[in-house]
Amino acid sequence: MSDQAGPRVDAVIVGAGFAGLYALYRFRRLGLAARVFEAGDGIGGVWFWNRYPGARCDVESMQYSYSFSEELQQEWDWSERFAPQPEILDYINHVADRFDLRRDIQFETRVTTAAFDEAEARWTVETDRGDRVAARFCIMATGCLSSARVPDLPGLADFAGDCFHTGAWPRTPVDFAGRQVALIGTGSSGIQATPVIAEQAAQLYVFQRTPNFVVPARNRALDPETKQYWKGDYAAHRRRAREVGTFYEFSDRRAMDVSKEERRREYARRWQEGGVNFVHSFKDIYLDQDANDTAAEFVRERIRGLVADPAIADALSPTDHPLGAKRICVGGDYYETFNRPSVTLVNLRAEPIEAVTPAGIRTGSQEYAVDTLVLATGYDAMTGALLAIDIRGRGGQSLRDKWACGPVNYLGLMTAGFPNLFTVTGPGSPSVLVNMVIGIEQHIDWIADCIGHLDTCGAATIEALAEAEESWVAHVNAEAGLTLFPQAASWYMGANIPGKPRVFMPYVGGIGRYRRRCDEVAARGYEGFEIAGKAARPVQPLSEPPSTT
Ligand code: N01
Repeated sequence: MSDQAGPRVDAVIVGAGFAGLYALYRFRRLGLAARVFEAGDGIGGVWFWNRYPGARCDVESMQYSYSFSEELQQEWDWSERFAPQPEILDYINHVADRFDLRRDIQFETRVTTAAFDEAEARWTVETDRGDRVAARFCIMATGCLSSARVPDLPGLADFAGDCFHTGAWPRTPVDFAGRQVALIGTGSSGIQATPVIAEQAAQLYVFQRTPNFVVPARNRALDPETKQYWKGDYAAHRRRAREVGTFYEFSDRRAMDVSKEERRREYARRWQEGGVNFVHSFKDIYLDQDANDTAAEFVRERIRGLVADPAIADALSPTDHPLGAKRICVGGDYYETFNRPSVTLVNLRAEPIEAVTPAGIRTGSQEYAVDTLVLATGYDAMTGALLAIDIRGRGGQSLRDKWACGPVNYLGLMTAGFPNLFTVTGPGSPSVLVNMVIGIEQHIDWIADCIGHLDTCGAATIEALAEAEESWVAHVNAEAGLTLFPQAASWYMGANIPGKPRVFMPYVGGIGRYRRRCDEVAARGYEGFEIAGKAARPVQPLSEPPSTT
């Protein structure tokens, strides 16, 4: 169908990562005509762009996958405990092919504007390739970590060598052999890339502004028993995952309730096993500063044991934020890498960067001559990709204006004044604090059920009420305030982007609690939302019930 506003579809989905693909799959099952716009020239979202050396997931691969199809989860074979980026990209491409999703995805197309037409109760979506599409629903599957941030360093544009951002890595692998490399940034991306680049480069300078806590991954090939454990009863494991997000060995003990020796034993055991499980050693690590200090000191001790030079160990030791309040990093031989003669830690607290020069980086102390620059400098997280689109709701109000003091929405799903526009795993939802795939499935299922409900009622629009939004935002803030998270200048807080409002964006209440709240809201007739109007074209339900695959 087509009119002045361009071709008409039921839903426009922005982004073809895990969220966009699953939305497309679910909407087809509802009989909706959906069009996906994707800026990249392939599927995968964050896993499409993050091809930097060493990129891998820090959620175990048997858990970091879709649960909607038993056949899919049985047939896919993960090779390692923590999947490397190429394997995750293969997986998501397999999903796209298996469910024939590509034919509704338009690649190399960036959505630039989305405007709500109140008279017609529909969105007009425009792209940088001149598309203009009318849609009843807009699903912003834009990703939380998809707007790469290039720091505002004087002289950067004049650098004469190669410059790469970890979040926009080229398709052709970069050969670091013989290169003089500067890597800026020591978050998850930087700490993963460092050991791998160090193996190849002639010289690697790691420019660190803030040291982070890095726990070892202890990655390994997946053994048949582990695979069988999961595949033997995936349905039950997934049911539990819907409550807890990622499976960790959650503790019911408080750190200070056990002896010093017992704490150390527990930390040492989890350190030895590897992964994020370390942060769950005691139930109050995210809540109590004293408890947190014990875990933080354990990591600092480990750093001193792993790094030969005490001054370098000291510079690598985080002291300015609670452990876990910035996303904990999971690495492989990160600290050990600084024992290599070809690797130099540049402590930017002692010698800040003054400028990038054509031949390298000049700090307050000296100039580092390099031919390759790796920016592991992160993202305008959670809101960056969304607000890069000029989104206009009722009365032409822009989302950027509405969120000028920080994101406000109801359940992290909808914002008042923007009917039929859904955000996926955005601010106000558990989002980046849980296994993203689980969070995505929960959101998309809720949205699909909501659209189904509108069609059953013959209604045109659903919109969050301002008072519901206000109380949800207050709840999100209150929950965050009970934890140590707001104490760190993290990207969770928007603190890495100059001028961005400092608000703790994800919902810390947990996916199980959040899911129950969303389900209750739906069960009470979408409490806190206004459902209105008469739908122009009711969706025809499928004649047979959707299969599970
Ligand atoms: O980005 P970050 P990231 N001069 O924002 C530094 C997920 N992820 O891409 O802290 C000098 O964490 C900045 O320094 P500071 C994961 O959720 C997951 O590494 O601002 N330095 C910091 O060290 C993660 O948390 C996986 O002082 C500058 C770094 O750049 C999220 O993505 C893998 C600077 C940015 O760290 C983001 O991680 C990778 C400047 N001007 C990513 N500007 C896994 O699953 C910034 N920095 C394992």
